[in-house]
Amino acid sequence: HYIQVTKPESAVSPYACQRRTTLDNHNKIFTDALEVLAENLELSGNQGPSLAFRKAASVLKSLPAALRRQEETQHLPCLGEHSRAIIEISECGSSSRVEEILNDERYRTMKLFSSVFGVGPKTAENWFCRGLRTFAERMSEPSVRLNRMQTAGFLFYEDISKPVSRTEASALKIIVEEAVICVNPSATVSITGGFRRGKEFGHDVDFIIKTPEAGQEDVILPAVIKRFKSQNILLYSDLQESTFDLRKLPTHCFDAMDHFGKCFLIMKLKHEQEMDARAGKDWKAVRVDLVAPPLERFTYALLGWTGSTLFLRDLRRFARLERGKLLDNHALYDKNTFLPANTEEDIFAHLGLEYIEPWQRNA
Ligand code: 8DG
Ligand code: MN
Ligand code: MN
Repeated sequence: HYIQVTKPESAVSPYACQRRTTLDNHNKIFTDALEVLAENLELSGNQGPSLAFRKAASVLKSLPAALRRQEETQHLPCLGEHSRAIIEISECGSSSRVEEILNDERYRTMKLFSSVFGVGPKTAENWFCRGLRTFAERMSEPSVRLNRMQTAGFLFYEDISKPVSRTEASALKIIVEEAVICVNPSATVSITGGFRRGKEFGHDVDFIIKTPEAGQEDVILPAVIKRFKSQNILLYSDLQESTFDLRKLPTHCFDAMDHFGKCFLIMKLKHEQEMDARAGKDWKAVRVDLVAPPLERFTYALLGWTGSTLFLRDLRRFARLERGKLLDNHALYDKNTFLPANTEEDIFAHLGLEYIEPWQRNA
């Protein structure tokens, strides 16, 4: 008898929001290689072309097993000729293109500079073009001005460049919760971002605040920041007040930024153990993001801030192209009608999609 070994094309959707992507990646060798290529393009301002590699990596992350033969990629969506070539080469050791990038001076320098909080690809490129290659060289170049964010980025670089653990995230949740409840006893705090997707480590900790009455969301962040300051646990804060307009229709653009009130913080997290003798301090600086949407948009904000970026990008694309609806971090619209949602399940149902759990959104 003839046994069909390859899956039919319909098995893997080209939309990340129709795939279940856990953190159990069976194709890490390939996805790491593809992500180096993507990152290299992003660092040189080529977001468009990088997306193809990001999408290819995302498809591979959703597979239930490791790819065995290159021809298995024939039936997978989003895998273009360039991605296939990388997979083929990575199969027998490492790709020379990936090695070349990893050893490239420009890539290495841009990656180093953009690892600083507040330094984006443009600033990193500017410094690289001035001939700077290391932090020490940047420090000894007086003509290079730093903004407030970058100054904090360098000041706390050692701590905030280290991954934040789930244990540290839980400790921060208690601190944030305490401050939020003190300011508004009826408000609640939930962890979002990568930790909600089940990650063990993150580059920051993302929290979303739920307030039960209209208007409360606008006063809570300034009050929480004030409290953190009085507790002497705030090292940096950038409060972005809400520019959200309830009547505005969702935007077509795919970027993750939204108009809710939010703040980007660096907080002091006290160590459980003894003093860090070398550093002479008993705390670690940790990046924390807080967002406070109005109640009727809470579920959309939660979905948006849970990510992953690629999952949300495809969810918006799916809504628009397959359902003719408009989705962004604030709302889902069918024609000009806002579709309310009490739970994330409601949003998936509005879109006629099977529900995907947060831990399956690691696209
Ligand atoms: P990591 O921190 O573990 O590295 O990963 P992450 O938690 O997935 O990434 P993140 O950079 O902390 O972002 C979490 C989600 O928040 C991501 O899907 C993008 C989303 N996000 C919004 N709006 C905004 C915004 O205005 N600014 C930022 N920085 N992120 C936003 O939905
Ligand atoms: Mn995060
Ligand atoms: Mn964040």
